[in-house]
Amino acid sequence: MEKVTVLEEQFQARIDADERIEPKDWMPEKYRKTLIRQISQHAHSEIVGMLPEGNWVTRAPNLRRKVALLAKVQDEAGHGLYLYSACETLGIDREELLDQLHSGKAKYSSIFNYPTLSWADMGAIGWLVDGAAIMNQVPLCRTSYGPYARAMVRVCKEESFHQRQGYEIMLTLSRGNEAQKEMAQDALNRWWWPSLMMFGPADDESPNTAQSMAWRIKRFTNDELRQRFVDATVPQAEFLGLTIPDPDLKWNEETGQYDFGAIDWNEFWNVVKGNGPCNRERLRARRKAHDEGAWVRDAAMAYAEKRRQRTEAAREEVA
Ligand code: BYC
Repeated sequence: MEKVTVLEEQFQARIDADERIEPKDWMPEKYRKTLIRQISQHAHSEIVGMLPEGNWVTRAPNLRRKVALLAKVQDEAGHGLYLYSACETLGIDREELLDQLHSGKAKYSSIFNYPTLSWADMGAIGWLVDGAAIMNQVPLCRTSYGPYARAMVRVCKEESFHQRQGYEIMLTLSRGNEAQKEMAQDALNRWWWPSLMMFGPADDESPNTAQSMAWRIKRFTNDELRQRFVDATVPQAEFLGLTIPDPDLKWNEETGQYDFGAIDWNEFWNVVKGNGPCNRERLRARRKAHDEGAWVRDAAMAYAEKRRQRTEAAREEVA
């Protein structure tokens, strides 16, 4: 059995007392690594998540929809930036994190490997994907690592707007003509199960949950959050007059929750391992954007260097 050191004991006591851990505090190496893994996956998900929706910016049905979608996609870029910054406080370089994404070594959310086939998908993503993200991320505002918790506060405020813009698209379509209703139903059919998969493997198949709960990185388990999501979303689907594509979905009087059908975990792991419908396309688009943005990074670095030299020269003059 591994020996628990005094430092580890003191660290766990701070966690148990609900204190926030800050970048310069002592932390177990595994805590640091777990956070780098989770925060960087989260950051990657935000910037890869821009791609399926970016695909519809030029085809939004009117100016108002276009402005809202554009703002949402830009927010996601911002979320990626806060999260990469939070991750860098753990002593890893952004360039290295991006290399891990572009080489296929780092994961990002499975959900963004599905195609966006119709305008209704913008509604379904906002409603379901952002809805799932809120369920997962609101508790992260109280995660034990300070910079991550603080970044999540703003992210969650923006996610709420994203969820509403999606639900409003679904509401408009579901109150529209037959073709529009069908489009909304079809989007729900395609996005429902992948949204449930976003919460990660079932608790008894999740290698990281127990330790992350003990360190209060995660405040709820994958299954707990998935259940909360189902319970919150079913009445919303009913209000839209749409049918959730699960014949086993039913209210359980005893538990006060909805029971739902079995998730296809083969599909989930297949997507996570890189074989989903759009994995290759997403990575290709990301690498291309990174290469084409090289001049912006170079210019920003050159500007920063120039400023540093000027400040140094001014300091020498004063001395
Ligand atoms: N996709 O032991 P587990 C958003 C991996 S929303 C891909 O349960 P953990 C957005 C997991 O990484 C999406 N991989 O892990 C919304 C682990 O692999 P490794 C981003 C997944 O970390 C709208 C393995 O499976 N949100 O941002 O305790 C628009 C075993 O899993 C997935 C976040 O990242 C998945 N769905 O729990 C734009 C939230 N699920 O690394 C953007 C923060 C699991 O051991 N993250 N895996 O090889 C979390 O809360 C947790 O990391 C997870 C997984 C619940 C996702």
